[in-house]
Amino acid sequence: MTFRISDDFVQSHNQSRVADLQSDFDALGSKLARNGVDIEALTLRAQGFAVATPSWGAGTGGTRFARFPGVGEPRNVFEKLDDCGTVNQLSQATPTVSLHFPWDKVSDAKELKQHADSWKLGFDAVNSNTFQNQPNQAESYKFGSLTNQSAAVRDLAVAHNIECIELGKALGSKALTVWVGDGGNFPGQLNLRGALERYLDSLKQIYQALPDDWQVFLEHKLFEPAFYTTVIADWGTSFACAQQLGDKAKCLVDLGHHAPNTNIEMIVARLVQFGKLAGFHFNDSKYGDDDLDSGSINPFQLFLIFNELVDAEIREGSSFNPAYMLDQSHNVTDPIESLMGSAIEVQRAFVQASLVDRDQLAAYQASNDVMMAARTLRRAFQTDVTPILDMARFRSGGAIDMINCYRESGYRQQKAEERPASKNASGSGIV
Ligand code: PSV
Ligand code: MN
Ligand code: MN
Repeated sequence: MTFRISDDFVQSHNQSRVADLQSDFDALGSKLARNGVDIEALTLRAQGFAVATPSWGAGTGGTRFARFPGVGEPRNVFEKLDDCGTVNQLSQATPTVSLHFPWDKVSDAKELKQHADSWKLGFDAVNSNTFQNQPNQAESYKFGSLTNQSAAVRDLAVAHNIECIELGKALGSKALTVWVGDGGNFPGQLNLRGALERYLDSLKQIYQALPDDWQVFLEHKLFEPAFYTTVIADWGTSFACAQQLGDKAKCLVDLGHHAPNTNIEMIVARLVQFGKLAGFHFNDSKYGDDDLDSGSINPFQLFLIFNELVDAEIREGSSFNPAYMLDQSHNVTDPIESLMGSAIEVQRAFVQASLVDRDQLAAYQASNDVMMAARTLRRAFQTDVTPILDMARFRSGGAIDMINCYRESGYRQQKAEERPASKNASGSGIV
């Protein structure tokens, strides 16, 4: 049996913090009550919030220049689940894991599922990978995968996606996320329309293989690795393809996959309006697909996105259930700390957006009172909801002070001993 942080340790760590938390919680509770907000209801809502962790996020990431592995990195999918399980144990906000094939080598799905069960973890969407060749692969993805000029390459990429669905079925996943790096580096390299026609042709075959209760998430990205034109570069292309494919196809929004200054919350509103929002890959960025920790650069944008999501929840009711996942690359931090912290920042945006006084906002909008409408949003954003997040975690059995609890548990040092460094550590090296 490998080392796990005991629940007793977490609770004893909480003991010295609970009195302070209770008084901060009470103070915030009275403040919110003056505006007719019930802190208990909000705390319950926070407890119900969940965002999936990416298996690849458990290893140290890297850039095209270098990767600086940390100690005790997970060496296989079982160890990645251990780390994701620890993130959920302390944060109580990440009950599912998203796998990426074939980075995650699964030879026995039943055994892996049992391991996940031992952590009370489920599986979120599975991700396919046709953006790099695998050892001994018969055909090359150098000039694209699902859109390649060669039918043999396209067939290989389609077959891989169908294998991902099969594996996901065995694990209890309900969606396949498809991101392809296909595109061109030079004008003239590709017939722009032809490439998209081939994409749709390939995707139709994958769509056919989806079980009735599955969905396929189309993930767009502006550029990289293709630097002149990318086949699925934007939400418009993604939306058109999802429309062509059918009800089970939806558009996935990775926050880092847009041009700087793009109004992502508006994209979210559009996709919701037309029933095509699949969900998110949360991360933050300054320049491109930086894959930095969620909420670390632009928390207001994250809040505004959740403002649209809460509005959607009210309009659409319980059928509105987008998939939330972190997709980050941790190059200079301990991945477990980054994943825990990011999950809570996404949860923070969710709770802050839940605080918006929607009747008041609608009234200010109707009377064109721009100043007061903007202030209504800002008031919610500027409310420090930390006591609600901490209390939600505490009541669910997590750690009030996650990062210090994790550090004091000695988890990473234990893993350094259990998992001696191997040349082939689990970080994808992909950014
Ligand atoms: C591509 O940049 C991406 O966001 C896709 O989701 C990939 O599957 C993932 O990153 C891999 O790190
Ligand atoms: Mn992504
Ligand atoms: Mn990305």
